[in-house]
Amino acid sequence: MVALKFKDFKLYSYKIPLRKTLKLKSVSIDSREGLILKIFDSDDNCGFGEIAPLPGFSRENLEEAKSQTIQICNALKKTLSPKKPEKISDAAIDFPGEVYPSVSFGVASALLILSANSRNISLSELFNKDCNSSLEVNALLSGEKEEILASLAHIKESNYRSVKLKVGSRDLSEDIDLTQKVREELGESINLRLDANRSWSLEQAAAFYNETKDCRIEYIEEPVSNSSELQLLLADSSLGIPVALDETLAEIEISDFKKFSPANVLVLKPTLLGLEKAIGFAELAKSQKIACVFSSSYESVLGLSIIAQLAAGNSTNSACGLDTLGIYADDSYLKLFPVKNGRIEMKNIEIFDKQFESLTLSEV
Ligand code: OSB
Ligand code: MG
Repeated sequence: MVALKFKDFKLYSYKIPLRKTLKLKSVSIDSREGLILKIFDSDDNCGFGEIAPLPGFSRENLEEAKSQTIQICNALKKTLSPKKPEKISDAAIDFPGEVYPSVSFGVASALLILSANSRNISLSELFNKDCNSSLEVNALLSGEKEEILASLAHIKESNYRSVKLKVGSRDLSEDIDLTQKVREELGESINLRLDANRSWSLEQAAAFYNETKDCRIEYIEEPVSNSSELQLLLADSSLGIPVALDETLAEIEISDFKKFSPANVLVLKPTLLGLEKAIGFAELAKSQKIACVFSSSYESVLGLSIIAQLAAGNSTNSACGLDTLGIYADDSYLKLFPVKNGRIEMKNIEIFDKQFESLTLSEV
């Protein structure tokens, strides 16, 4: 294995204003904050990473993630020639104690991108020579009922093939009504998936599914309030609810997955899981023929592009949850991560340098 000459790093912070307040579990945010890591080798190749714990979802906060990132990068510099990562397990970070998921994602992706750049290949190609050249994404429907219904025409015109509807924050009967209306408006050919973010009891989940059986729901992410209720729901085959795991994956070990084995889909968020665990689940899913939905935790355009390349490198064939740049007030980011006909062309987004330059950053 070739040595990686980790020469230096720079860490920057960003704070990007949102178009409107975003509700995340118990908190609301008006801007998204995070860190961008840039690392260099002695041949002037560079690698990028993004460390952006998500309030309401991540256990670590930005301060904690920042000091751990600095500690790990200083340690990597001292090692002088850590092995040059060729695959994900080579980029695993050796650090005393627990590495926060957002830091694992940021530092490991910077190491892998540096390695890819020094070989003149993309991050996706580093994972897999036969990576996807494009990816499907789902349009995201959230907010007030009227707002959602009003946005459907645009989604249809834009030729999205998959749509994700957020449920769980209204009365159950309102959610049932909205789901039926959305299906009706979308027609039969568009794929409809839902996310309840752990809002329902077992009874509510069963009642919801019963009333929306005609809506051809691909799956419901996290219908019930915790992972033990989710196990009960999955164990009851009479319910037949197609379930995707999202929040649960951050709470369990990969080896615990068998307890949730009838689950149909895994939602993989590298910022919330860490890179190793996200890829570990992706490999497990592949071996069990379960679909993976690589998804954003509202990163900047740079972090999104990294996740998209991970998804392409894992040859994912389910629509990704990466159409999230609409949360930002500045719509110029959309040009650096263009979605056309519900798809991303990889060649259009393999532009880390430009995405980096588009961000307003302060060195920390
Ligand atoms: O609930 O799946 C979620 C983003 C950040 C935190 C939680 C979630 C999300 C998304 C990402 O919904 C967008 C998507 O999945 O399409
Ligand atoms: Mg979810």
